[in-house]
Amino acid sequence: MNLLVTGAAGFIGSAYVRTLLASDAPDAPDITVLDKLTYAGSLDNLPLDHPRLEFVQGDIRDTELVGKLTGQADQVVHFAAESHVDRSITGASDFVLTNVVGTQTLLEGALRGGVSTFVHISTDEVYGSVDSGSSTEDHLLRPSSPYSASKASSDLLALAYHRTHGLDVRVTRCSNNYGPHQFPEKVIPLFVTNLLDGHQVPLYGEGANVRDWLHVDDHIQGVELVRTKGRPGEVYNIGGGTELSNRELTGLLLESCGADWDRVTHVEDRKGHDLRYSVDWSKARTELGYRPRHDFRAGLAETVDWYRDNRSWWEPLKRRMGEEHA
Ligand code: NAD
Ligand code: TDX
Repeated sequence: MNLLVTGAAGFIGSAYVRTLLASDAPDAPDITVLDKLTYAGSLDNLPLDHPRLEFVQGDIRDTELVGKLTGQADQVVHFAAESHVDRSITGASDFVLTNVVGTQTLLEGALRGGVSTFVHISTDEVYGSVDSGSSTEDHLLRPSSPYSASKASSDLLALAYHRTHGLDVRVTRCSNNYGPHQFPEKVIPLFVTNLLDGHQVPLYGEGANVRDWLHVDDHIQGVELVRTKGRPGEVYNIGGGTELSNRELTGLLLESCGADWDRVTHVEDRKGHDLRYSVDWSKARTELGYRPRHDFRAGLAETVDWYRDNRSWWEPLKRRMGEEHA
C-alpha cells in the first residue's frame, strides 16, 4: 500500500510518518512524503534513509506533480498547511494559496488518480470561539482568523468532493497539539526555549484564553483510527481532554523550567483572539475507540526535556526567526 502524506516535514505530519515507519506490521504502508520545506518544514524531522520512505520536495499546488503522486498513491493523509495564526494576521495570502488552493489541487488529483481514501487534517479552530460546552461535529463553522477561515474553506472543499464526486474523504478536527519537534513559534515551544535561554515569555493579554491540549502521539492515534476505521464523508473531532488557560499553562511551564513569574511579559493581545476552543470527541470514542492516553503533566515534562536535550534542533530555527523580525 502506498500512502501519500503531505506536510510531513512539519511537526504533526513527521510524528505520524515516524510512527508508521517504526511499525513492522505486514500491512505497514510504503510512504511518500510531499513537502515544500517552508520555514516550518525540516528534513531533520524525518528518517530519510528508511527503506519504506520516499521524500519529494514540492508544492501541493503543483498540479503536475500532485497528479503524478496521487496517481501512484492508494491513500492520502493531508497535513500540509500554513499553520500559525499570528502569521495569518500579518499576511493571509499564503494561507489561502496553500490551505485552500493547495487542498483543492490535492483533492482533484486524488479524484483523478483513483485514491481510495483521503484523510484531511482540519482543526478545532474552524468552530470559532466556544464560550461554554463543547462543539460537536455538526456545530456551525464560525472561524475568526484568516488561518481558521482558510482551514474551514479547505475542510468544506474536502467534504464537497465527497458529496459531489463520492471521493472517500474523512475529516479530523483536533485541538492544540504539543510534543517534540514543534516549531518554536507556537506557544509551548516558544515559551520553553525562551525560558531555557533565560529570556522573557510574551503572554498575550491577561492569559485568560483557554486551549485543550492534545499530545501529538494521541492525535496520531486518532488519525490512524480515522484512516483505517472511519467512514467516508464523516468528520471526527479529536480532543485532548486537558483544558487550561494560557495563564495556567504558563505557570506549569515556569515550574518545569525552574523560573518565576517575573520572566513573564504581558504583551498586547492577539487581534480577534478566540477565548476558548473545546471539541466534543464522543463520536471518535464510541465509533472508533479513540482515547487520549497521555497525562498532560507527564507529557509536558517529557516535551520540556526534549527541548532541553535537543538545542541543535531548535537553535538554528530561532536564529532564523530572529532574523525575520530584525
Ligand atoms: P507545521 O507548520 O509544523 O508543518 C506544516 C508543513 O507543511 C511544513 O513541513 C511545511 O513545509 C509544509 N507545507 C506548507 N505549505 C506547503 C505547500 N504549499 N506544499 C507542500 N508543503 C507545504 O504544521 P503542524 O503543526 O504540523 O500542523 C499540521 C496540520 O495540522 C495542519 O493542517 C494544521 O492546520 C493542523 N492542525 C495543527 C494543530 C497544532 O496544534 N499544531 C492543531 C490542529 C490542526
Ligand atoms: O507568544 C505567544 N503568546 C501567547 O500568549 C503565542 C505564540 C501564543 N500565545 C497564546 C495564543 C493562544 O491563546 O497561546 C495560545 C496558543 O497559541 P498558539 O500556540 O499560536 O496556538 P493556537 O493559536 O491556539 O493554534 C494552534 O492550535 C490550533 C495551532 O497553531 C493551529 O495550527 C491549530 O489549528
